[in-house]
Amino acid sequence: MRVLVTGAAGSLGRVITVGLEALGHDVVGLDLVPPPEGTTITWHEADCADADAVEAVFAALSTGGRLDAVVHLAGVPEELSLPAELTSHVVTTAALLDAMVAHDVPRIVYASSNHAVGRTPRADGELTVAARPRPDTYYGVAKVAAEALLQLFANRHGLDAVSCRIGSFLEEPTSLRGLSTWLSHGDGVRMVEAALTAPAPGFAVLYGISANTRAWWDLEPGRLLGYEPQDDAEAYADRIERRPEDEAEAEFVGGPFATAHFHRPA
Ligand code: 15L
Repeated sequence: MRVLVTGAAGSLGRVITVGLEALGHDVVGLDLVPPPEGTTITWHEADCADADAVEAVFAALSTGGRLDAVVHLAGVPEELSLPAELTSHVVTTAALLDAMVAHDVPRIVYASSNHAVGRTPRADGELTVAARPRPDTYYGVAKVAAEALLQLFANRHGLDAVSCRIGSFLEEPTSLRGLSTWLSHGDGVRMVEAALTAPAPGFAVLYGISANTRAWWDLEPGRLLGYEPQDDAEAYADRIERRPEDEAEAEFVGGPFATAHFHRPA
């Protein structure tokens, strides 16, 4: 497949672009910044929040053949003001979706987040994709709104849109919470590959975590799309040091984002 990956220079993007290339995809990178050293894929520098700039990238790409999908990983991965969050996650998604419709690109895989439902109490038990939106931050609010946009475009234009509510994408888990929320690099690639290739998913949501023994989130929706995680954070359990904040982080699925430390004016 020919795939445009946004946020290609970011922590997710660096891993996913290399992984998709290794699986034989023709990967094009898009980011605000130049490619990391050693990058060999085609690269475009543009701000995904700038609809004209996004359209120009799609127009340039259309001369090189059909684009099969967008993997939208761009976005600030932390809590900012509400307007900044909406720009980073919602405005960018809208610009990409408009360009996809204009250029007949049929599928988007979106890096959503567990923080879209992060204010759900852990005591509620395993979280399914039927859980109602319950953001823990403005970051989470923006992820919920971006998911709503995907749903709208799937319904209105028949796009396939897979929203991956990612847990903690790290080389290895670093906290007690991470033993539940970890998404390994290898499983991250497997997740995106499944979301890219699942036959006719329409609008779908999955939880992006590894096959963690202590998982709080339902892996079944991902499995239905062909995502079979191979790693388990439990292998690192002995190395995780207990911290005083573990208790507060265990109250809601969003962990630290759901604590008062993240409260700020919109
Ligand atoms: C996310 O969505 C954030 O981008 C990342 O910074 C972490 O907070 C991660 O979730 C997590 O919940 O561990």
